[in-house]
Amino acid sequence: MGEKKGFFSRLVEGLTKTRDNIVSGIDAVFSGFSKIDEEFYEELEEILIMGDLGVKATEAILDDLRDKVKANHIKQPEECKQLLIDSIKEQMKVEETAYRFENEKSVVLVIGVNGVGKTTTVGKLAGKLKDQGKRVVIAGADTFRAAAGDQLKEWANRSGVDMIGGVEGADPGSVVYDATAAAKARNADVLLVDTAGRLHNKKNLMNELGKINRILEKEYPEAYRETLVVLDATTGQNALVQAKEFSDVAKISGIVLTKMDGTAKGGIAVAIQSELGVPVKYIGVGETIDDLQKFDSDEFVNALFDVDNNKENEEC
Ligand SMILES: Nc1nc2c(ncn2[C@@H]2O[C@H](COP(=O)(O)OP(=O)(O)OP(=O)(O)O)[C@@H](O)[C@H]2O)c(=O)[nH]1
Ligand SMILES: [Mg+2]
Repeated sequence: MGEKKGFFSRLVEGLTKTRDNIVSGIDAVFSGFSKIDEEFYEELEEILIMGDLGVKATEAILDDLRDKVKANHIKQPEECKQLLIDSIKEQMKVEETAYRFENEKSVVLVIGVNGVGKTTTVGKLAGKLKDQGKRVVIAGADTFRAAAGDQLKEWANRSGVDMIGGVEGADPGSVVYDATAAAKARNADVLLVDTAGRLHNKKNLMNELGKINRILEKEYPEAYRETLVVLDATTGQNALVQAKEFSDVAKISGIVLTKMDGTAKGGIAVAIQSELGVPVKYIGVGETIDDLQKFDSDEFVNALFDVDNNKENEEC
């Protein structure tokens, strides 16, 4: 409970810029309009789209809000703020946000373009899983960028887990091959694979990820597969394009959305869920290990609007 509360306030703080961007605009519409009319909805629509929620999610949210306003006979704009919050939450519900890989013998492949936070995410996940008593092996399959191996090694040392690979210039495919052998020999619970974000060109990168994927399928079929695409929230709508590109080479099972703390574009979390239909499983709101957390859409929207969970429960 204490930890959860700690993270909630971290989340509230991390989402400050996004809140300033979206929520203050929403509040201005609620206080600036004296009745609920077409113009009111249009203003709201503009704020949600400008806030990176995406056209699809925005339309669905507003349709839902209109229905709720009608059904509840709401006349005053101020009265429908909670309804809007509920509509956003509903839009973000995905069928199942599973963390099955935590409880099974599994391999987690972490992919994404350069600089989004892959290595940091692998490091943070390794630490968290180790703390849960899991046996973890990390594969450093980014052999392209010179300092990549050292950076990952630091995380591995910090959390006390084994690392394979990370040697500059080595073949990423053989690193993954060796890592699966090590994971089997050491009876690892989770094998985490960090990959390169940049090669000579994008086609090479995608080909290589395809190859890594095939090696994992062939060499470690008994492991439960999780493929996480890491996206940098500060890139806004571009993040959606990236995720779609990666879905061509691998079956994506989840998204990690990083750098939510440094951006006004946190609304992208809503767009990702509705446009891609892939759950956001983790979000990063800072650079320390505690800043990577499992994503909970209700908690996210509460933090965005700075609605206290307990207070809300009391009202119910
Ligand atoms: N503020 C903030 N910074 C983050 C977050 N996640 C990662 N970073 C920072 O982003 C920078 C890049 O992170 P990396 O983990 O090296 O990214 P990468 O995807 O592995 O990069 P390449 O290996 O070059 O492709 C580092 O300085 C991280 O500390 C986050 O949630 N918030
Ligand atoms: Mg990296």
